[in-house]
Amino acid sequence: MNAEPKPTMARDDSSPRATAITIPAFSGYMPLSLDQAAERLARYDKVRRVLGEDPAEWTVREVGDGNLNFVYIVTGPEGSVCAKQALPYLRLVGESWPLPLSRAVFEHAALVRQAHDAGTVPAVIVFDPDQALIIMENLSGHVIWRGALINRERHETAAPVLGRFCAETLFRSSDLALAPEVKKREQAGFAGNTALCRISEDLIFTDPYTDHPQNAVTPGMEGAVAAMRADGEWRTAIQEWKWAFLTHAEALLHGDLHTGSVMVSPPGPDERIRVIDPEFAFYGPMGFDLGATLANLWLNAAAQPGWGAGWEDQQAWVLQQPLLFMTAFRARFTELWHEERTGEAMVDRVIGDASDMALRAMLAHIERDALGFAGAKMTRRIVGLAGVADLRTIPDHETRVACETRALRMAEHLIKAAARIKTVDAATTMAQELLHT
Ligand code: SR1
Ligand code: MG
Repeated sequence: MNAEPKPTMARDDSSPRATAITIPAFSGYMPLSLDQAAERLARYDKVRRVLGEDPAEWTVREVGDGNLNFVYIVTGPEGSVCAKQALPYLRLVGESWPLPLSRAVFEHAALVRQAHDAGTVPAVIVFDPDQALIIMENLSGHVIWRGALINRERHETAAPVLGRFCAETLFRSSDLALAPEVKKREQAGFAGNTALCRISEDLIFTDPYTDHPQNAVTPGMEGAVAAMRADGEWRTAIQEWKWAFLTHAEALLHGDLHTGSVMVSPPGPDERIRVIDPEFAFYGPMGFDLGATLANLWLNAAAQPGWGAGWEDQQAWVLQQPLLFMTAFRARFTELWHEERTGEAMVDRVIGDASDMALRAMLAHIERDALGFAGAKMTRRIVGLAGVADLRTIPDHETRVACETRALRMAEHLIKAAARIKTVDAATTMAQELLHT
């Protein structure tokens, strides 16, 4: 009888992927607060080195605008840091919605992997696992991209940089690049992020399609939402996307890559883009991260008529961004396909001279998924808990309903017909028709 083949050596043991993801006991965990944050953070040598030695000279601000955590900016005479600590519950709802501190471990694990990959995430200064605390460089001068888009600022490099970021983080964490033993170890490590995955499973793929008390349907949208819930084709399609989300462990995802997870410095030749907040990281379908970005750009485009004069010009600009994003993704993914395909998927000894055909098929699969997940993501932000400011800040109620109705129609097409639409280019043509008044 043949001996079992020996597992090959992991090829990247010098990389952050070699570090096992372990969940600590969180012994001595204490939430930070404004009044003791300086004294607590002064216990870390590396923080004092950045800020200056005397915590009495530091100032602390709470700046978290996300749904889950508190985030503090601490400034001293010599510099500043950003301290993000997980709470044992969901900030948006409160203590009635418990949430494990382990999300900080997954966020840190994703940050160090993605920094290695693409260099466009904040640098970690200190990680204290027992305190579920990540102390990072403060991205001073940066703002959240969603807010910039709402202010109609134009960051010309954000979409293409993000497209390249997705290509690198997704490709390099997948079976295209990693030895199977490494990829499976990684997948197993991130598989513990079940609570955050469950939030996505419920909020994106389930609750909007049921009469769940946490949904937030805008008055005036009840008819459109009832029609959605009565539509068997729609319900079947969304469950198929949920199936893909649950079962297709293709790559390490950011997991929540909306425009609120991207920070941008002032627009212009020196603008910089950083991706933050990967606490939803897990192994899932590549198209999910792409779909999140596409969805939030299309929601912003849908909201433009709600903000008055100049909307047509700005909407036209916003609608170009998904194309730039996807073009950059395809181009970088193609380079990596030729330069870094060292995994066991799509091996040259089999695909050989059909490599370009295999690449086209894979890109088509990812893009189709991206469209379907974009539809799912748009719908959850219109119908479910945690809507987006882009739509919420439309001052006139009737206009908001009209914008949401148009966006929901686009989402319906994406969810039901991603396989027919096929490309972001075709979806852009559809958006130009559907999101215009
Ligand atoms: C219940 S938490 C709501 C949402 O906030 C995060 O940004 C994720 O998108 C999550 O679904
Ligand atoms: Mg977030």
